[in-house]
Amino acid sequence: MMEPHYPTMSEHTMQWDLDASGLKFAIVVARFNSGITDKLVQGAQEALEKSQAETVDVFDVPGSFELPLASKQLAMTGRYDAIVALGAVIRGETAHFDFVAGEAARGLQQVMLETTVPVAFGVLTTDTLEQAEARAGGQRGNKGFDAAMTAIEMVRFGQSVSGA
Ligand code: INI
Repeated sequence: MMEPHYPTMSEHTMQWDLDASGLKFAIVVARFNSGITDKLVQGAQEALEKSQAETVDVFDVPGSFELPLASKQLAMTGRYDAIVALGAVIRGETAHFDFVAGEAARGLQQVMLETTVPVAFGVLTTDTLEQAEARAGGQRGNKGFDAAMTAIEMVRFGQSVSGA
């Protein structure tokens, strides 16, 4: 039987022709599940390069649970227009999936709201390794690429509402 076609976020919601010229980005990535997260970084770098970002610095942390603190520290340097946070939390591998995934999401949202620096949520939360692979440059796209495009869009949104 044919696999059902699930539209990716990219097909429905992404803007592809964003201009990131003059903008500075930090990618912060979890080393946990690095086989997946390395591919998310590649996707994010591809998106930022193609959009002509001025600089892209990459930082790594042990796991997704550490992403909010590192993102806040980076946001507070004032050196970055946006942060792209990347990780992979896979349910099959841990009993504390819900804590790690939930706290990464909650913490990253909190950083964004407290600092007003856009923080894109590029953390995969899947049941299986296969589902994560499909979203890290496989059949379901690359969520690192999508997260980077979202970061660009939110910087431009902020500039447009503040008149910058
Ligand atoms: N971190 C992840 O990024 N993904 C996971 O799937 C994961 N699992 O399975 O436990 C994970 N755990 C580590 C966690 O992020 C912290 O690094 C650790 O708890 C120390 O604070």
